Amino acid sequence: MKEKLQELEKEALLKVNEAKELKDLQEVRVAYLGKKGPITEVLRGMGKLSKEERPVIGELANKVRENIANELDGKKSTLEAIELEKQLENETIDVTLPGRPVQIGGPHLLTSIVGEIEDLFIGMGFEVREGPEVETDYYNFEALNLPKGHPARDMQDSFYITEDILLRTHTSPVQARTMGEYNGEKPVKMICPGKVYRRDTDDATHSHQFTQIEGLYVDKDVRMSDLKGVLNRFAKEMFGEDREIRLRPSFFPFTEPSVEMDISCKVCNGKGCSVCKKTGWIEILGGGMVHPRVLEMAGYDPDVYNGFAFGMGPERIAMLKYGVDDIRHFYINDNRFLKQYHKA
Ligand code: 2NL
Repeated sequence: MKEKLQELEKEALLKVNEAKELKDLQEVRVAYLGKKGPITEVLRGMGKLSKEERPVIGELANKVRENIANELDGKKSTLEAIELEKQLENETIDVTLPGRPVQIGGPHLLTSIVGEIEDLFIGMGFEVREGPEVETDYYNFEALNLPKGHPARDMQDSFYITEDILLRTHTSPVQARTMGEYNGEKPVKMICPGKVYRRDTDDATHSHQFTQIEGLYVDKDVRMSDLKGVLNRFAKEMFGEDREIRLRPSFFPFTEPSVEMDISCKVCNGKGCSVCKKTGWIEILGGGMVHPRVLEMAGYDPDVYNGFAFGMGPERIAMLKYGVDDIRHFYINDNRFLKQYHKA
């Protein structure tokens, strides 16, 4: 019995020594000290021993159990320390590594251009006004001398919501509303930037939704030369002091007379190239003297008041200024395009 206990002790201590992981130790603990283990078995069989043997074997068995338990606890601490060390090593963070770059945003090219144009006209005394994108037929067409049956009102060209309500096809209704607010008494000097909608098939030069900036100056004694002066200033501020402008006769239902403005081509300096189609001039915007019927409908007496108006497409302005070749670039929102126009 004594030898068996000593043999068990030796065996157990050897296994504790060989254990490499905490789970190996747990196996040894169960195998030798567990309820079904050999030492428990010895202690259970004590009844069969003689009176003299009983205390000797009992003491030895307890001692063996204690030794094994002590060894197990000691080894457990060692293995736990090693495992913690390993874990710390794996979880090390190199605080000297450079950080991941954060992408910095900026205004959309169109937002910048519209802001630039606004600032320019604010500098010439215009106020900036906005209005609804969902408009009534009256303000979008009727008040602008586009009566029912006019070819420019074709159902096919506009997004109608009801027979009487549509997505505005230009920003002019904002101007018609403002003139109405001013009661036909006060002068109006305003620009109105905003989104407009037309039923068009999208391609490089057309979009079903785009932006427009229109301007209106109504007062006593406003002349075509005032329009020319304001637009000349705009063209030079926008495209450079060495640009020339020219006005050509044109037609719009809401202005009479009507004009279109060209700027001298900056690519060839007016000599003629592929950009200006060999003409030396590039069309920028349209305008004219406000039609007397439009003034009248808004409550202004056309014998006392007159005015000029103009309209332009900021996408077109940006395309010409920065050489953008497809209007869809403004709306696809590919960051490779957009970020080129973020100022540092
Ligand atoms: C263009 C031409 C234009 C106007 C817009 C206007 C507004 C009122 C009265 C009279 Cl309330 N006219 N706006 C006039 C002429 C031309 O736009 O080509 N835009 C892109």
